[in-house]
Amino acid sequence: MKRIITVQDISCVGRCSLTVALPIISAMGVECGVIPTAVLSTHTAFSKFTFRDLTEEIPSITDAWKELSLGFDAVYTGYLGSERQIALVKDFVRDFGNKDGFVTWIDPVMADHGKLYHGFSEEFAGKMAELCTMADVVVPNLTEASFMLGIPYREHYDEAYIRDILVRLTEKGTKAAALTGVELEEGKIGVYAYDSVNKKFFSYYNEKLPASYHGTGDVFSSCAFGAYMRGASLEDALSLAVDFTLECMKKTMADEDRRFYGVNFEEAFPMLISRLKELK
Ligand code: PXL
Repeated sequence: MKRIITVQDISCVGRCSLTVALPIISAMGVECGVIPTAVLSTHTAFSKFTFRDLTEEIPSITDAWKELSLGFDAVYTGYLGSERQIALVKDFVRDFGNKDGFVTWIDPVMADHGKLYHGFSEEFAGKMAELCTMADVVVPNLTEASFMLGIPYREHYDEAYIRDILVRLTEKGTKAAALTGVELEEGKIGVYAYDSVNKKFFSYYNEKLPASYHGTGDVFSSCAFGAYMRGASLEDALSLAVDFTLECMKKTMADEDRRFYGVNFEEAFPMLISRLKELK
């Protein structure tokens, strides 16, 4: 069984980051270790939340692992709270990333719908872009990609624009980039990806629902990463993640005021497990 480490915060309530990544990755048959970057009472879209930074605990944790000679097959980062945490992830990749086939998967969580989340800055986006150069796979949405490239966010675009962004995202070493939430056709939403090693583009879409929920990016990334670690091709992993995210949203739609509580992935697990069996 593959053993991975995911680096993200614990938002105690609200179904995002670790409370999404841990159950999804575990259910997919991948051992999921964690580095919690911070503890929040809820994610930051709630009107009140507490925040306890855990940055100083990170080097102690990784030093103890080094003393034990622990090894991992991948690192998957989500919401990181500071530039110092980005630097610590770089150290992690340098210290633990020399195992054959090691995967560095980065979801540069920091923005959506044209805006940075509470507490993030353009400088942070620049540092995140540097971290992404070390990655095998990055999965930004269009807002995050725009901030990392230092270009204005565009709501309207065509396929050539998406391809150009993907090539630019991989110009400094990132092996593959997948843009999430891409809409090129009425009523459809999905992922557009570029594998810069084989110079191949790929896209996959499914139905666009008339709803938007918090935490869908974390569900998408965790699912795609889990499938990839189970040996699926990047194309299959990303397609499964599009379908699973849609299934989670359908389960959530029944209860409109649960919006800030993330998506109902729990009831979508049967679909995920049966699709995982079909993958190989
Ligand atoms: O879902 C991304 C995410 C993760 N962690 C925290 C957040 C958010 C998005 O707002 O606030 C703390």
